[in-house]
Amino acid sequence: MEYSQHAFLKELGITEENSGLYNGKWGGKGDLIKCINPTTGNVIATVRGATSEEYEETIQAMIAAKTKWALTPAPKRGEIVRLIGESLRAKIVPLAKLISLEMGKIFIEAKGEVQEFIDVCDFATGLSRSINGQVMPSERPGHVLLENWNPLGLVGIITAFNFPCAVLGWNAAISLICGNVQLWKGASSTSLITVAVTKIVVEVLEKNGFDGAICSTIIGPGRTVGEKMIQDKRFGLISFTGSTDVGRRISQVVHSNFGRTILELGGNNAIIVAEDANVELALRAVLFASVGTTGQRCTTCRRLFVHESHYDAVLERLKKAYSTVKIGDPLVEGTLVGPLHTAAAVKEYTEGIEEIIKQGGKIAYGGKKIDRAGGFFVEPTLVEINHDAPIVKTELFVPILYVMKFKNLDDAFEWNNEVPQGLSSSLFTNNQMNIFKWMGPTGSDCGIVNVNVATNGAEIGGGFGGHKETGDGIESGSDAWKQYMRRSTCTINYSTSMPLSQGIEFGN
Ligand code: UN1
Repeated sequence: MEYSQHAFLKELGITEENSGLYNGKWGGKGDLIKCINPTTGNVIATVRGATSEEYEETIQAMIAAKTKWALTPAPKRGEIVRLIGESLRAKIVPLAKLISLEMGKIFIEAKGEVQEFIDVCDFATGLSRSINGQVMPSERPGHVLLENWNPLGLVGIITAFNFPCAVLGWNAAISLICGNVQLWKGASSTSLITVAVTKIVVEVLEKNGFDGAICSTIIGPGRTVGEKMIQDKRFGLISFTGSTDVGRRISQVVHSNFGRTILELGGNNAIIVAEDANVELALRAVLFASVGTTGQRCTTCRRLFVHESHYDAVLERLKKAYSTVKIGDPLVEGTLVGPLHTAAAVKEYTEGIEEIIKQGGKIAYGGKKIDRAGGFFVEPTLVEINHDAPIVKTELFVPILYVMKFKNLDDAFEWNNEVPQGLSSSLFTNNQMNIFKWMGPTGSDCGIVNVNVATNGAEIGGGFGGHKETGDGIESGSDAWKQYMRRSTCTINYSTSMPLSQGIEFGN
């Protein structure tokens, strides 16, 4: 085990053997999970997952904690969330190091991920004093229509390996100020991060006299724990980030019970470089968007449409940029591309390359697995291919960028929209007519529609989410909080008569 080589793990309360269940107390009597370092392929430490009995105990602990939290004034809940943000600030360096170690993203990006959690804590703290309903005029004298928002109760948060900290933050910070208790199931392959973040969060709750079960955590295989969560009608909301296939299953199960979901599924995000674009800006954005996080963001740019007048130059410049990108240990300064997260991702990459070639794709740069001391390394890859090759319409969660040429901007808009996914998109242009068309009804059909900015790296203040096979619902900013609450419309009569709406005279 690598445990003793990484001193920062102790600062986070991680030991060689960790408990993978928290519901007011630590538990975990289930299977042993070996936590792998994708840079070396070695085991870092272990986590003991939960059993079915412990799942039920956890739900009971959450139900027991629910009322006190729901009745705590929202600004007081906001204060707890602010303190969670403070604790994260204090632990940002060791936590980011753990994210690099276990997930594989470079330290700077890992730090950015913790920062996202901190930012959303600040945002949620503010919201805790401003979430509000509308007051509407009534058609009846002496009446008023009010909207009132109450907590949902239990919220299930299922997150993916690629943002093992921030995506919990987007959901948890907002859900907490809304007055919910929550169960977090992080990806099994990032269990140490789940344990470390849980420790930070529950310490704040408990120090301030609240039940730690408000933020319960369960680690276990998705097939068992995740399935239990989605079948469990006691959850008012299941927020899931992950693959489209799993999301489809969750949608079918939860919606058949009339439950509520937030689904943040696959992306197939395009950048369009128009004839009038600032190409220098575009190149910088494309590099970060395509090789950042080793191509494992749901917002990663996977398709690049370049106007024919810039095509050759852009491809050449990208090849050059790709060749200078430093690949290696994500904890070493200067590294820009870390390993893929798992051996299975390397297989997805190599099989993807084979399929690309079968479908007429030409490898312009990269295309090979890198043999490097047991780690899961691949070359970031540039491919020239037709926009309508079937593989271009699927999401390979690896650093492969398809580069395609266009003549008419309208075609590029159409190609942007021709895939089943609809998360993020970006147009590089200096023409205001293009910008407004891109944002309008015949423009991009994605949930994120950017201009002169990469497809990835969204700020927390906006709503984050997509359309079509990317799923439904938004996380993080804007009015995402509404999804974590139930709305009631209250008609209040403060008069001494009983007029009916629509002018109905009933009985008298
Ligand atoms: C994800 O990949 O699941 O916009 C989330 C971004 C980040 C979040 C990505 N702020 O790239």
